[in-house]
Amino acid sequence: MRVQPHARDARFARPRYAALIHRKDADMTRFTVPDMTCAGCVKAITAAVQRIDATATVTADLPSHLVEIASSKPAADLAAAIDNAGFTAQAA
Ligand SMILES: [Cu+2]
Repeated sequence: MRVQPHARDARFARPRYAALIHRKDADMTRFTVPDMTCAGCVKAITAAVQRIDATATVTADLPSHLVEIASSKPAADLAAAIDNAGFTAQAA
């Protein structure tokens, strides 16, 4: 069966939608923090990040040690805040 023109259009429209998601994600920074092992660590990391950006939101996943930070601060500043709190922030 031939691919219908409208189906192809839909396929080509996808990158535009992805670009929108990317744009919304522009202020999202992700780190892997291997030494983040419990809820206390998450609290400490969240507090450290919010000390440099009070409006930042921190989402952490303990099993994967992944930390997602919504903040307009540069990644280096966020990593430094996490490091200064006694943790290891690795680029994720
Ligand atoms: Cu802990």
